[in-house]
Amino acid sequence: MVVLAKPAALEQISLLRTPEPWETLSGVPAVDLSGPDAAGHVVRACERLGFFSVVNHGVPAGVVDRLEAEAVRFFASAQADKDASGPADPFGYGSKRIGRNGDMGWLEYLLLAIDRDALSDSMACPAASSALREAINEYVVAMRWLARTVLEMVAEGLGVSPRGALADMVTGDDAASDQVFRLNHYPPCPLPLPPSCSVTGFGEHTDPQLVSILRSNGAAGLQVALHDDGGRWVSVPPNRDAFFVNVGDSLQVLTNGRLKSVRHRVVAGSGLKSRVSMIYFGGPPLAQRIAPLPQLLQAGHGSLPLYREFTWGEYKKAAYRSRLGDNRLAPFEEP
Ligand code: GA4
Repeated sequence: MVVLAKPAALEQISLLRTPEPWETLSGVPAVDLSGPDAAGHVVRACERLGFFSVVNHGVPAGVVDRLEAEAVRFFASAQADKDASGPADPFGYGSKRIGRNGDMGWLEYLLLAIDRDALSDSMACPAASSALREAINEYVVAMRWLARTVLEMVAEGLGVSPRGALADMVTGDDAASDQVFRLNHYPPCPLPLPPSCSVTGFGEHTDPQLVSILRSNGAAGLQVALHDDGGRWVSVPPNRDAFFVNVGDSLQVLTNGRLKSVRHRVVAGSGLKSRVSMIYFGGPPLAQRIAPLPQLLQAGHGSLPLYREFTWGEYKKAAYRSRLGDNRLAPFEEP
């Protein structure tokens, strides 16, 4: 973080020193879902980075394009209309404020609860047109399927049985899973920034859930921290055709730390094009117990559990009391 005088609208948003240009992550692991040994590739990417892209995913381009167009339309609507669906607590329309504990970013967003395979009825959201709601519902069905496929591959690649052991926590038939959907809009920062500085769009954090699936309009800004290189930040080259998958904290715990949740953030700059992203967060039911899977402890991936058991509800509650950048797993680590 840089301590320099900032224009008033940026006052509470941290600035990042920009090593020009940000180093780009060469070789984001790209998993071809229809290719041989996809499960092995998924597991290796989750172990190394906690992050990978998915190609040949079979999600129709129209489903993504429709949602992107509706999201752009929503964010372009009058501020007073958007504000009528806010402030986000945690759901609804939010601008600059993230969570409840003072985190700020240069973005606006819509955060929504998903019931099974559609927007929750509890999401009043007057500013969301019926076209936007329909586009979200159609998109979420595709994301549930993709999350299921990825989690089945994780189980297969790790030798966990049944194959649906992890997937059922998020997409099982009876599971009242805790799915969240987020549309983010990062406008270019129009204010003068100090030299070599970018503004924080969404501050660094890990996602608390099992998996998150991210898609963007192809604008730059996403960065990930490399586990195997002291947490060095690298930019992720945008790819309009791929989905990006993040390992979340809960999957790290279930796999006893073998798969790593990835720290990531979004930076915004004055020159960057406006970024729109759509993110599906796959969480389990609130009562779901999260603890290292016995099968993995027995399989010699470290015989001692690194984390104590908690329920997703407990973890979520703790997450909402934390700051974005906190290490939320630390209090659950076994001594
Ligand atoms: C990070 C992942 C998801 O975007 C999110 C975020 C949530 C929010 O924006 O309300 C949190 C953040 C996220 C983790 C810590 C708490 C809660 C903001 C925040 C400071 C929707 C989620 O589930 O956790």
